[in-house]
Amino acid sequence: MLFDKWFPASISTFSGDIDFVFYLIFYIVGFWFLLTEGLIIYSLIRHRKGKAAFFDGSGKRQSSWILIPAAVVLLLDLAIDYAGGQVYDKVKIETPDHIDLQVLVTAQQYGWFFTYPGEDNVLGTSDDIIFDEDAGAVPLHIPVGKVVQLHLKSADVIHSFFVPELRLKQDIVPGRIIPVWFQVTKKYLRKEPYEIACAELCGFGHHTMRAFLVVQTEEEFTGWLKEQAEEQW
Ligand SMILES: [Cu+2]
Repeated sequence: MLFDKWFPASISTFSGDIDFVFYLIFYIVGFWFLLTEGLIIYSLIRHRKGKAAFFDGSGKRQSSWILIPAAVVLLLDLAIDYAGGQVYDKVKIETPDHIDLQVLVTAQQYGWFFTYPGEDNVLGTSDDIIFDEDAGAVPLHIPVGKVVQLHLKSADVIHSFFVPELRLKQDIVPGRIIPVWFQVTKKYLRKEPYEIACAELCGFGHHTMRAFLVVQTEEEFTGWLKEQAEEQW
């Protein structure tokens, strides 16, 4: 497909749905763009010697040139709204019944800090594994094929959590904790980490605000988390 060269890899269970909406809009708009521009160019050449005539748009025949295209545009617009709404519901409104891992994400000028639940698998308890500023830039580790829920919070201003390959972007608003979820498809296990960017202009250092997403097998991930827990406790 055309977009394969333009888009970054598409690694989450819903990234294909998001891409579908892009394709839909692109092909609908592209088709009408080519058709209308083609008609204009054709008319310019075909009627280049003719005299201009004035149409006031009244009468059935003339007004149908306005009303029929307007109805077609409205219908296509509704189709895009419907498709977009379905995907929005799936990604942002609904949450899978079973969540395998929860991580608290703190955005702060200018970095990302991650907190994992300890053995009790519950965030906000004393055995949490916390990577703060002192820990340095520790990447977000997650197990492949598992449902991950992030709780996004900000320590200062509005930021935006963005991983292009997940097709996941969410604003982070101070005073709120906003949950988002994703699941990396099994075949996208790879050595190089993915980039996490801040997609909201949040101050002078905004361009430096990035972190990495490390996708591991379940065994690698559990081993890594255990090591971190032992180091911290
Ligand atoms: Cu930011």
